[in-house]
Amino acid sequence: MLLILSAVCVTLLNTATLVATENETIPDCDYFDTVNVTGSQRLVNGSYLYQGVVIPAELTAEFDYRVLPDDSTEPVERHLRGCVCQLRPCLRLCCHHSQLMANGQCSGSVEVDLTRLNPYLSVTLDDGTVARRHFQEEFIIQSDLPIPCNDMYPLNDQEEQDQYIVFENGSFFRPYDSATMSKREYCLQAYDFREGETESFRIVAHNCSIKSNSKTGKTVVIILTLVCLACTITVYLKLKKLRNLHGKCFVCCLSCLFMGYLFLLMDLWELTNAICKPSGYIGYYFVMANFLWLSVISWNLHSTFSCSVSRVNRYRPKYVFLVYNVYAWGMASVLTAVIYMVDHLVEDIPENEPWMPGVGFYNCWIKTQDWSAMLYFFGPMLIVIIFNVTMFILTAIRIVAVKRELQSIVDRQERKQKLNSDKQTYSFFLRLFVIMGLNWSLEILSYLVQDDDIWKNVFLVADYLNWSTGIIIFFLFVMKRSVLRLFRERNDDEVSEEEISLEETQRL
Ligand SMILES: *[C@@H]1O[C@H](CO)[C@@H](O)[C@H](O)[C@H]1NC(C)=O
Ligand SMILES: *[C@@H]1O[C@H](CO)[C@@H](O)[C@H](O)[C@H]1NC(C)=O
Ligand SMILES: *[C@@H]1O[C@H](CO)[C@@H](O)[C@H](O)[C@H]1NC(C)=O
Ligand SMILES: *[C@@H]1O[C@H](CO)[C@@H](O)[C@H](O)[C@H]1NC(C)=O
Ligand SMILES: CC(=O)N[C@H]1CO[C@H](CO)[C@@H](O)[C@@H]1O
Repeated sequence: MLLILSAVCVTLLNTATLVATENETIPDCDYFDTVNVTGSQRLVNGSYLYQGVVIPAELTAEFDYRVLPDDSTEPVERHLRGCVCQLRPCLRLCCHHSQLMANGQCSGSVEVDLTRLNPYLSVTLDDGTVARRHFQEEFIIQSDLPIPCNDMYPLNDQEEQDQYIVFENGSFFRPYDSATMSKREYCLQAYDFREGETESFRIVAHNCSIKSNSKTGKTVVIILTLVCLACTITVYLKLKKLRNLHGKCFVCCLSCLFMGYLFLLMDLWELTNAICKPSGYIGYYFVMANFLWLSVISWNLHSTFSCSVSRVNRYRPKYVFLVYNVYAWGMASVLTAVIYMVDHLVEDIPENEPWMPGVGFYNCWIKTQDWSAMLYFFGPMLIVIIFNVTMFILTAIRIVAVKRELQSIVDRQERKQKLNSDKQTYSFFLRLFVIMGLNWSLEILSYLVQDDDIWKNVFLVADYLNWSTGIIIFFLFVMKRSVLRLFRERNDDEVSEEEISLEETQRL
């Protein structure tokens, strides 16, 4: 009888404690100091035995949520957690220890050969001494905590700028920017560094990308560029005199530039996170299309000059513009399809990463950290820039030759006029190419020196120049006397038309 009573009593007490622990958190214990102790052995006095550590009952609680690094919570299935890190040093891994980080994320079910892994890592103790510790034997491993961000970078502590210190209590210090971080903001994981022949498979810290604080400046400049581009496009669409083949190509080129900058801006403000990858591909498409339109313009310019002397009444079939459209939009689609396929068909493992386009890996844009950007992004650009320069030199040679020809034949007044207007066109586009070519050449250079701190700052100027392309274009191509005059004439025309209609209505 007594036995039954006591059994009932225990059951009741248990239910009572269960009710009491609902929604409970462990007092004075950070969520990031806990581990999931579900299924570990429960001792008679209520403590839990987890990996050789006795966790008193008051340091455990049932959780039906998990805490994210920004302190918000997310519901998960109910499980028991214990505040183990107050009892033993913990190691905060990003993923399960048999996984690797690929593209900043845990690499699913890739089996890692842990026998090659160097299991020791340096930990700074409270008294300042550095100790080598075995990650499995001397630490409690925490591997189910949420990852701080979805673009974790491995820090190669053998490189000077990537030094860091992990403290025994789990704090992390980064001398690069004197940042101290808690377990919310960094994590450790095995990483396979390969530099030539030497291979080093060890546990290193991963940090989130350092958000550049020049966001406001960049935003303002890009918004101004967008406004200026929109104005330029409007002016060139409105003015009939500018709506020739050159003008149309120019408008297409600027529209692509506009879209490219729009996506860059949205990426900057993380507005495209929901459609991260699609927006990356669309942005790439427009930047490439912009370049292809540039090559169309320089080709068109070259062919204009080649025909202008041999045939005075130039024969310009209507479908030329159509052909240009098919070429520019089509080629851009092909390039985009290529990077899409490489991204999706190639297996997502660290070895493949350096030559994958990596749209959406680190941000919602094509990856520009690796040399793969040279292959998919800067390479095609470079080809177009070289093509343009060639076309411009050929055209310039042509102009000089024609000029000489005209000097010997005097009475070709009409032809001379034609040449003059063509020369204007030439100087017009020369300006466009100097801006865009120079801009992007600087951008390519800045990509090539991105690992060098001093040069990186120098090329920040180039970045600003690049973002302000639209503003420069506006001032060079719209705020010109000739264009402004055309605009005034057009307005005058409209006024006079209005006056006529007014007169007409009065007459009626
Ligand atoms: C307690 O738990 C309930 C249900 O699980 C949940 O709706 C509520 O938000 C929790 N309260 C707190 C303070 O966490
Ligand atoms: C906690 O651990 C148990 C047993 O290992 C597992 O079944 C459960 O899914 C884990 N819960 C969470 C939220 O990780
Ligand atoms: C519970 O029991 C274990 C082993 O029997 C012991 O090490 C631990 O100190 C006890 N805890 C409490 C709170 O009594
Ligand atoms: C961990 O230890 C380091 C060095 O002793 C100290 O600077 C840091 O504040 C400690 N962090 C916590 C969370 O106690
Ligand atoms: C010390 C340091 O800054 N390490 C890395 C943190 O993440 C960024 C990504 O933006 C890397 O470039 C750093 O090398």
